[in-house]
Amino acid sequence: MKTTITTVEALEILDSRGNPTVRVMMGLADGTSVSASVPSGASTGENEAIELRDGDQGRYGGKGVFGAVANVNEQIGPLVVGMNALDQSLIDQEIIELDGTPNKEKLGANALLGVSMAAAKAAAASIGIELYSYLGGTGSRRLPIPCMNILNGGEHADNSVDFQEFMAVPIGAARFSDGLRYVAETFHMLKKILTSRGLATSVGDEGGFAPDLSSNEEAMELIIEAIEKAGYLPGKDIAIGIDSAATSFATGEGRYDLKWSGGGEMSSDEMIALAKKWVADYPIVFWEDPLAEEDWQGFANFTTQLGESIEVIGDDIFVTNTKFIDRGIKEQTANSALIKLNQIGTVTETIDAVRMCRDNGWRYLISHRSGETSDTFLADFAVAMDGGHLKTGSASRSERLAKYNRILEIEAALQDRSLYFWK
Ligand code: 2PG
Ligand code: MG
Repeated sequence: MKTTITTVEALEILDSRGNPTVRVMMGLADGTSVSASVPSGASTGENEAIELRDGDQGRYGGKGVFGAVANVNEQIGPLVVGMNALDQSLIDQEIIELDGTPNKEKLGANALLGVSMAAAKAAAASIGIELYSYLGGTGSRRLPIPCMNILNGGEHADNSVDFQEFMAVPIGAARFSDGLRYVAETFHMLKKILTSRGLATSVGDEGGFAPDLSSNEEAMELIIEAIEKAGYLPGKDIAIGIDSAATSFATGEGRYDLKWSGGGEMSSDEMIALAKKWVADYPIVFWEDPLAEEDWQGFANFTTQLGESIEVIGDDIFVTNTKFIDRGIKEQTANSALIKLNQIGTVTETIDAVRMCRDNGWRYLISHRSGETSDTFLADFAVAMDGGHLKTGSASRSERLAKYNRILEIEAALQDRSLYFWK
């Protein structure tokens, strides 16, 4: 059969932070040859699938992935060679069973995901259809709103901003390419404003600026100024999305310390009060991880108070795992989940998480990791999943632009058939 997997080989490569990650090359009987590279997070959730690292302090400070590479070459590869690349769910089921642990700690989610993504790419390439059509079907034509992370803080930068990501969300554009332009122009305007105030224009891990600011509010004010000076209407053309990544400044259950900005200690209720004020004052459309991953009650209270006005997204708390998303749906913890392939470790399980959101009236935001590669799988995946929004960093750093540029290609291929809308 043309789509029979004939070769699987893994290689240790470096991600956008210069840390090792896994690349998997896969060949099929018809000569198709593809590669897939696995991303890596910094502000990771406690319950994420395990990214296997060697721990050998003599190499990359223990971050080498020779073990995961060997697991692909010696165990996962030999299992999938001979299988049909079109059997994605069967391949994923078999490799999950081969690992046999609940969190993929034996073979490593980085090893499993590389093979899983490579199989999908190989299948699509072999039958000659675009990856987004292969994964999402012929109806895949809704392009995601690019939620561009133009100002970085938290664990993604060395500045004084507590919240990790401030995203410009071009809700009012007519098409993807216009939306991308709106927020890229805003990014450029933000640079001018920062320069004029003597603030740093160096960038964080996801390509957004990372200046030292006196408060988190100053970040919001700067972004709004940049939107306006770029010629757009805040809240109409461009809204704002936030990822607090609150686990990174939690000090105990329901306790937070806005330490980098000097904002001080706060309870969950005080964080919610702050968010309510922000949502009233600023054009915010979504808020990811406003509270920490163990603060399920605080999260639910946040959603009770703000879920009607904005999209409340769980990242570290749900880790793209249907077990936690299911609990979140039952307890009304949020109304949306962040979706990251490597948090769960296979393409099929990621699609399961998306399906659960969709079936329960939740939204889902497809996401990159802070450590990325030039692989553009994510862009096709976002189009295929039809969720209408994607976060994949700023208008700087090629590993971020690679995804946005891939969606520009998809838009060009779809011509006037592409769809673009917020809700
Ligand atoms: C997040 C992500 C991606 P990381 O918290 O949403 O922006 O960061 O990959 O470091 O977990
Ligand atoms: Mg997050």
